Amino acid sequence: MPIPPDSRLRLVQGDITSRPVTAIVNAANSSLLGGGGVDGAIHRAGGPQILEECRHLRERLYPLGLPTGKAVATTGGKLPAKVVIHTAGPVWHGGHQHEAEELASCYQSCLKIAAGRQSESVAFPGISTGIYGYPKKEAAAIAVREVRQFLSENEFPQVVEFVVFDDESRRIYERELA
Ligand code: AR6
Repeated sequence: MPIPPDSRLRLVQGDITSRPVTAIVNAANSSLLGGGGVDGAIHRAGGPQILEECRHLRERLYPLGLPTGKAVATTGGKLPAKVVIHTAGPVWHGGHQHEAEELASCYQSCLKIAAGRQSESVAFPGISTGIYGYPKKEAAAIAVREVRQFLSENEFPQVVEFVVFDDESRRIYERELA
């Protein structure tokens, strides 16, 4: 009997860079060259090897930048996670510029990469919910919906963690997962 997908979901409060999972997701940007927020934290903690691989991927595959909603994987460098999956989330413009579809696409792209590598566990931050201004409740609903859907159809990743930084985000995810 397949394991029900929600037994494969975890909610964790804290810093995603310290998660002992197979892969962590980076809320990056199209340049793939780093930034603030969780992106800055991942590059600081993981060291220069991550940026080096990002530069190569950008030159080889995305000279015009990683399209919004797509994802690419690099080493985890010095992180506990072996892999970082970088995705470019949508900037919130009020909700009528395909933000919801693009955010859903971020989750799908990351999960496909993780499944393709038979990754045991993946940790997601709240993509787009910081500097990019996506409303946290709407973003969490999309995150949970997309992950549940994917897990119901795929064996890998076996476990998905939602990693939240602040109490408000934790409460929002608790309600979504209830
Ligand atoms: N661990 C877990 N969650 C975190 C951490 C952390 N260490 N740091 C922040 N968050 P953001 P975005 C949460 O702004 O909105 C960058 O400059 C944070 O509370 O990192 O997708 C990129 O280069 C929020 O809920 O990403 C892009 O240019 C969530 O992570 C741009 O920001 C995402 O916040 C992307 O903006």
